[in-house]
Amino acid sequence: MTKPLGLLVMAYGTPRNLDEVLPYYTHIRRGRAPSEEQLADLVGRYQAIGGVSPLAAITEAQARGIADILNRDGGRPVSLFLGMKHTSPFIEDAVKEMVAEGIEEAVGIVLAPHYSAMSIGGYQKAAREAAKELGGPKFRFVDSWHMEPAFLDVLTHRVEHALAECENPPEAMVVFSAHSLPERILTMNDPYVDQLHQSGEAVADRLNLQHYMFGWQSAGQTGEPWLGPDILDILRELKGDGFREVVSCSQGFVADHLEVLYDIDIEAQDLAKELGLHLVRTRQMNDDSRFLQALADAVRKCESQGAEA
Ligand code: FEC
Repeated sequence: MTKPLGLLVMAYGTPRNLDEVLPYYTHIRRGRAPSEEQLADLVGRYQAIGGVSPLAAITEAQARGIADILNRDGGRPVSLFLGMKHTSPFIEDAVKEMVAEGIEEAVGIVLAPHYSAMSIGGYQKAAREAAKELGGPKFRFVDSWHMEPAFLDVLTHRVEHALAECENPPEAMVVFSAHSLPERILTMNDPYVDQLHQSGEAVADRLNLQHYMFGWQSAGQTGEPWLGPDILDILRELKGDGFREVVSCSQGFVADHLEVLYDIDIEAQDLAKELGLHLVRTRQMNDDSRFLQALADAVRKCESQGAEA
């Protein structure tokens, strides 16, 4: 009987309670503890969205959903492992478990659509290094899945739905955003910026949007320049240009979490209100089965290319 294919679903991870914010933030900062002020600021943002982020539960539901689809589609059965970038179970823990369960071949996929060496590349590196150290499994990775047709279908519906909440949809500006990254990726031949544009353009084409643009959100405070324009600056500019309604599509994120529930729903909404703009956010993908089908499709395509040596 064919052995199951290991399915390593990787995601960002979130603190399970406010006490875990410090180790989490320290891990994100590659071992450098944040200042008291930085920590208080982050704790305050978690408190503002209710104390904890719903991300952990959504990630688990997404991972189970992808595995369920794959185990029903008639293809090779999969065995699911979940690995986080910044909280336990870490990617390394998941790979250890895979080895213990005798998984020989695996596909790794990250719950974020666009590839950057600084984001998806980091997840893959962690899995590759753990597999090398522990003696397997052989991995093949889905690099990006932003152009999966089923994903674009759901994203298109999300934008369409948000536009329907506008008073004058043809005159609303649709802003497609993703997590900002340090501007130095522009010198690294990194596909991140182009991929954000590709998926946004695909949606704009399908809806024949007259007004759409690209922007960035949630930039870090690291002292170096980050990709812009930031969504907050965009709102100010749109006001100046005479726009009255804006649809925010955080297409770089696939779940309700801090960067959406705080950065858009609180911070950007507050500014929009101050400016007198009507801001509507598209619903996140969460565990929508049509979206999970897109990820399952990406896994099967990757599997059919055979395992990496
Ligand atoms: O709901 C939650 O609890 C967690 C939400 C969360 C997601 C997320 C996704 C991405 N990040 C990306 C890049 C960076 C870079 C830095 C950085 C910092 C933070 C901090 C928090 C945080 N991120 Fe995150 N990110 C989430 C949360 N992120 C909290 C620390 C405080 C702050 O800056 O707000 C800067 C690191 C440094 O200081 O050196 C870079 C990227 C994504 C989207 C792809 C992915 O999901 O992996 C890229 C969700």
